[in-house]
Amino acid sequence: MPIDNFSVKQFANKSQLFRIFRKLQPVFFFFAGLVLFPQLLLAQWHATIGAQSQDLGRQGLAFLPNEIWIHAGDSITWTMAPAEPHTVTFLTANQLIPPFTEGCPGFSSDSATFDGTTCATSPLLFQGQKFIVAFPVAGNFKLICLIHQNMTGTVHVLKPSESLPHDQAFYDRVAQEQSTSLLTDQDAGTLKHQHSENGVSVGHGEIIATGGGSDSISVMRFGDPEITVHAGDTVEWTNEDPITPHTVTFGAEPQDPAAPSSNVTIDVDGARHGVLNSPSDSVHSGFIQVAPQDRTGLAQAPSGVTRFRVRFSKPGIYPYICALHDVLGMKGEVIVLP
Ligand SMILES: [Cu+2]
Repeated sequence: MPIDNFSVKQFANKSQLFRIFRKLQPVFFFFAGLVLFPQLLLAQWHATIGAQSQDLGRQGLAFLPNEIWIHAGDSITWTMAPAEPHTVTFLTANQLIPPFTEGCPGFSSDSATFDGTTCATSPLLFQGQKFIVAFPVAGNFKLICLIHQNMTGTVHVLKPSESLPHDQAFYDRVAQEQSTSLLTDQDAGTLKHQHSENGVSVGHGEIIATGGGSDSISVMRFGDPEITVHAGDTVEWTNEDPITPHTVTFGAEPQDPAAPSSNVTIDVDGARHGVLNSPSDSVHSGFIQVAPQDRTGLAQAPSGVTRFRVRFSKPGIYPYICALHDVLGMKGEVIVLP
C-alpha cells in the first residue's frame, strides 16, 4: 500500500473518531465534571435580598425568605432586589459584629463557602448583584446583614440522608408573601407620636419577627417634607425608625455622615441643635437614631440621640436631605417666612 494512501485512510479514520468525539463531547465533559466537581449534583437554592416600593421610599430590610432548609453540599444564591445596599454575612459563633466597611474581616467577591468555622461575607451588594454561599457541613447557621440590624435569617443545613421540609416553589411563594406584607404594612407608615409644633418625623419603621429571624421595614421619608415656619422659629426632627439611622443635612454633605458638623451644639435634653442664618449655610445633624435594643446580661445601651433642632433666623427656602438616603428620595424643605 502506498504510503500516501495509508495516511489518507488513517486520516479518514481519525477524522471520523474526531466527529464522534465532538458529538459526545458535552456528555464527556458532563461526566468528567461530576467526577471532578461532585457539587454539580447538589442542589442550588435561590433567595432574594430586600424589597422596595416603586418610589424607593419603603424599604423591606429582609432576607426573603429568611429561613431555608437545605442539604450539606447545597448552595444558595441570593439576588439583590432593592436600591438600598445589603450584605450576606455568616459570622462564627460569638464573633463580634464588625463594621460593614471592614467585612468579617475582608470580603468574598461573588461566592463563599461557610461551615461555621470561618466567617464569610459578601461586600456591599447593589441592585441586581448575586452572591452564592455553599454549605458543605450540617448545622444551623445565622444569616445577617452587616449594615442593617434586625435583618437576620437562618439556614438549616441537614445531612443528605435527612429529608427537606420544603422545595424551591415553597420558598418562592414565602418570599413573595413576606415581600408583599413588608411593602403593604400600614402601621409602619403611620405617625405614631405627638409632635411639638414645627415637628417633623424622620422615617418610620417596624421590626417583624419570623421563626427564622427578623425582617424590618423602613420608610425612608421625612414625615412632612415641606414645612413653613417664621424667622426665629425652631424646627425639630425626630427619628421614629426602630433601627435605621438618618441625618438632617443642610448645605454641604459631610465626608463622615455619622458625626454632627462642628457648628452643632447639644441641648440639655441631649438633642442636637443648629442655627441657620442663610439658605447658603451648612449644618449637619450626624446620625440621629434610637438606641439599640437591650439584652439581659449585657450592659444597657446609652439612650440614642433621636432629635435634631434647627433655628432659622432669616427668611428663605432651605432645602435639606438625609445624607444616607437622598438617593432613595429622602429630601425635604423648610420655607421660612418673615
Ligand atoms: Cu435617611
